Amino acid sequence: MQDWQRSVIYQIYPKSFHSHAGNATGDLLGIVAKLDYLQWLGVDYLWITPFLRSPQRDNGYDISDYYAVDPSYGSMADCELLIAEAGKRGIKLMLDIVVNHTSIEHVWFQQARSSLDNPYRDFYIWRDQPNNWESKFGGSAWEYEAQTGQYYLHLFDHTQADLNWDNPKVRDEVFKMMRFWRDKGVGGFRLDVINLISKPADFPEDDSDGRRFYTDGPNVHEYLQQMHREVFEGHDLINVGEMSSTRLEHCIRYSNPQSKELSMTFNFHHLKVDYPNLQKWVRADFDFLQLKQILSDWQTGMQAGGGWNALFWCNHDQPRVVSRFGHDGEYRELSAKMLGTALHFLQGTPFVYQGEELGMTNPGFESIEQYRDVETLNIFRLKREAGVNDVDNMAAIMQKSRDNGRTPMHWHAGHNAGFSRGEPWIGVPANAAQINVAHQLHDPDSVLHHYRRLIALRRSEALICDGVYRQLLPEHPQIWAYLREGEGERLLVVNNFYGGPCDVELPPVIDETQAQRLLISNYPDCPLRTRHLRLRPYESFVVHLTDP
Ligand code: TEU
Repeated sequence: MQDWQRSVIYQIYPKSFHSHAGNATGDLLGIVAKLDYLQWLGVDYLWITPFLRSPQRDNGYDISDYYAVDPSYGSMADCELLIAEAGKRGIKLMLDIVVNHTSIEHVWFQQARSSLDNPYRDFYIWRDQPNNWESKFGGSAWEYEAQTGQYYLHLFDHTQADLNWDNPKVRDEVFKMMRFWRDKGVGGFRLDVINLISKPADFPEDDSDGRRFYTDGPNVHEYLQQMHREVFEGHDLINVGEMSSTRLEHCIRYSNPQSKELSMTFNFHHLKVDYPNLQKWVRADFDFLQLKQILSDWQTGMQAGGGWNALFWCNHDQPRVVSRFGHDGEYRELSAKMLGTALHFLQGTPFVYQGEELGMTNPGFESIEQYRDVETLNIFRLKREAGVNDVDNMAAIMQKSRDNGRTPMHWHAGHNAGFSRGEPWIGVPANAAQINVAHQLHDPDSVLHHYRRLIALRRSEALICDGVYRQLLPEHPQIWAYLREGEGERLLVVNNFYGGPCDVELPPVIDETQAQRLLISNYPDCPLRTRHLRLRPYESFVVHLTDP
């Protein structure tokens, strides 16, 4: 184990975290103002989603200048102050690097589109005719560019043109830019959809949306090994690859230290268990048995292959987990704590998304006018054009929109939840007065204090990092139980994912001869555990067992 593998990473969506300037959007000085809170919480790294210069079509994932801080977030001096002030508190920055594509306002694209023989033409991917690949934001993945009469590839919005990673000049420019930020003192990188950077040379037609051809593409491992050599090697840096639609064997290869590619990987298979037939934009309940099986398979698979999971429920693209897999009504706090425990005792590096530590919920925006996300607005339009009625259209959007996780952070019960003095760019949820930092800081039984205990346990309990994972009761319809086993000791982790009480008999992994030490529970009283458990709604506990 390396020390960073005992870390916990906090994800900040700066647009919605805190505005020092009192604007509609958050800023870097707003993060500086909250560093003491983050230090108190106990996190080790801050993954901050992109704050570099951008037209903000995709909230910063459309970068127009990799060497400049977007003025809406502040200045380079503010960024340097943030790095320094975080460092004084033992916290490092993880910069979000978006290099599968740039904004079409980037100078490289402006040059490339100007003529067929411009030196930057081959920085992007051009074809005389499009194939039938689809954008992940709906519609064709190709946009016609009239000036030179060709189509360019965009796997996301048409304003986000895919870079041609087969061009060594593109790789050189990307690695140079990463060294610039490394030398500024960042402690790591989050690599946006990095497993999409290598496309097949012939761009074949597909009987689906094309992702099987460009996902984990032909040269991706070679390019990541080059990135490792040219940016990471010899430096105290960690990195995480966001792997869209990937496979286990690739993530083992991406994150096994012997590959010399990445530190760890995000995958999203566990966040598609409420996608009927893999269709995201349908309102649907989640499949619990599938959820725990996928998470278990990735635990045992990555452990066997020497890979390392990035563990998460929430991020800026996902709905709030307590609304999705928990209960955002009377059992909100119990289920939020249960979900935190269920994730934080897995092997890997946990990511806490801003507001997750409070048990923040989806906002329940009922009108399309309340939404800002380009993907959501594209889908609403395309579904309406396809004849889907607004009731079904909005039901799916209310459940699945990325805006569910992008509402302002709740700092206190006052104006705009303490996010900004100005009118926020997106609505503040109605329950901010009940769910906020100020309220929970002084409540030792709050979700916030539960997360703080989880974060501290990762450093104090070795088995959380290196215990062998073993699922228990795989077929149980409401309990996710697992072990993390060591020599003569083990952690027993039990989570009731539903509001019904439940009597359950554990396999003989616990008996009265073992010494028990309760590590955490979401109920105040936690009886001595036997094989026969009577679990209360959303009850969750972890007990350390030592053999006689
Ligand atoms: O996300 C890529 C990604 O896989 C999700 O956006 C998903 O494809 C999308 O929600 C459709 O279901 C990364 C960033 O996290 C996201 O915010 C960006 O919009 C996207 O890449 C493009 O840069």
